[in-house]
Amino acid sequence: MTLLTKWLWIKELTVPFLNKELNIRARQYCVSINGSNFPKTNEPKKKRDYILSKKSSMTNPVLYYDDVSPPVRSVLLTMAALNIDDKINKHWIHLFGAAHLRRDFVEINPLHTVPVLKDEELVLTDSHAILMYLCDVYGPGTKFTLDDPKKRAQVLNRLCFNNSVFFQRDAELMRKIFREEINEVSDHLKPIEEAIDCLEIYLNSTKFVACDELTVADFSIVATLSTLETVCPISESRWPKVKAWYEEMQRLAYYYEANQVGLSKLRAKVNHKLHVGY
Ligand SMILES: N[C@@H](CCC(=O)N[C@@H](CS)C(=O)NCC(=O)O)C(=O)O
Repeated sequence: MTLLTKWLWIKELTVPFLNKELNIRARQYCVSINGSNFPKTNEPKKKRDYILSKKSSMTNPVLYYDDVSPPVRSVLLTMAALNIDDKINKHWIHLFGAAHLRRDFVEINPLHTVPVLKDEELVLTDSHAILMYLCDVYGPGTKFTLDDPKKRAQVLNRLCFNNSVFFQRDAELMRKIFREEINEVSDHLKPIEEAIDCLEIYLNSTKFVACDELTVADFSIVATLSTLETVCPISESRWPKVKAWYEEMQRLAYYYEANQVGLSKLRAKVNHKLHVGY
């Protein structure tokens, strides 16, 4: 993109230093592109610091969340990994209290699901879109940046796997459990086991789920897998790669706080429905 003016009105134009079609909404101000403070495009760390300093003068994005939800936990893991917990305000939507069905929340997300990320007028109602956005805004200068098109595509591909296959199978089973349509899961695990078979194949060729490095796709998939483990133990003999990868994920410094805490709350509810002592 050729810049013709001294001033870049961030609201209206693509932000060139992100190398992406990303608009950071900033109605109130414009940024001098000639000033010495403007980072050179090949300095990702400076770009991130610059973006953070500009964004900090604006309203923080709001995350509508309940950590019993696996997609929410993938966002919490990503926020922890990017070290941006203090850059995002959190608004609890109590799912088991039906807060997601209240009119004020349905006006924000007619799908009445969490997570939702609201960053001024941008409203993202899907965790996978949120993860990509967080990487685009806060990722430059960190290992979670998705600047490389091939890596970006690999990550997106696994996020699609989670969104269209893995999480869907988890959600379907959880729905049946919570609606008390079933109180015994063993006859309902086949589609889930087949999805974990796929994951095992993915992990045969890469160290992490999308590539050889930890990415947000790992957060998305581990949030689902750990939820499913409640009803489907991860067998080391059938899924050795998945088991080893899962253990590595559990060793991440922020894993417990970002995933395990909410997961334990959900587990208690699931086990109560299934009349299982845990
Ligand atoms: N594809 C969505 C799925 C979100 C989702 O289904 N969230 C569940 C909790 S795990 C929810 O809020 N369900 C409430 C409802 O469906 O009314 C995402 O990844 O964000």
